[in-house]
Amino acid sequence: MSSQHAVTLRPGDALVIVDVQNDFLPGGSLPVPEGDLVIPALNKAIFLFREDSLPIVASRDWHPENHCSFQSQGGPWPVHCVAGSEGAGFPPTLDLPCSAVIVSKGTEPGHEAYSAFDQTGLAETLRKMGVKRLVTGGLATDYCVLHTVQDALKEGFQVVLLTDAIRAVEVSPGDGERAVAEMVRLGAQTATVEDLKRGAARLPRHG
Ligand code: VGL
Ligand code: ZN
Repeated sequence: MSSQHAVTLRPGDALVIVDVQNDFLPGGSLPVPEGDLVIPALNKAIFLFREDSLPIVASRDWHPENHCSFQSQGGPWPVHCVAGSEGAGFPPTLDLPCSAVIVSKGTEPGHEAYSAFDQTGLAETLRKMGVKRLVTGGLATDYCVLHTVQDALKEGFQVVLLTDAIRAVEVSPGDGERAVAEMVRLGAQTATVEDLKRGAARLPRHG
């Protein structure tokens, strides 16, 4: 939007892409409405972070076949994101670089993990990389994005939520909006991908 919302990328920033996986896209087993629309937005963010040599993290739901969140086990969700399956894969249209740090979560049969910080060591990983601020988007706003942002703020990271790079499941209408309001209440800043500006910190290209 307008330049007063500009977010200038700087050392200490990391892009954290939450659960953009085939099963959460249209045609998948747990499709998030318009989930595919986060991809072009996130690709723009990926481009900017790569230009500034800033780290990119991608979380993925990575469940065993008997995960407790599956309806077959008495959980709320259809089978989704079974580790190693096509549905658990990242869509080929998402421009994830080879250097992206991949974080797998929900890998224990008896433990649900909506947050990318849940039993993954992500907080420690980010601190070791010198990360102070997460710029984040992905799926789904009202589950894994919400829980990941809550934990990020609890862990002392600043958070910029990319509102055009998230979509909600909306089991109940309004869940997405309520989730965004909650993240803002907890201290997250909102911005759009268009608000992201490359910083001056980038090393000049040689030549
Ligand atoms: C998610 C439901 C179940 C998510 C993961 O990534 O938001 N939602 N598992
Ligand atoms: Zn899941």
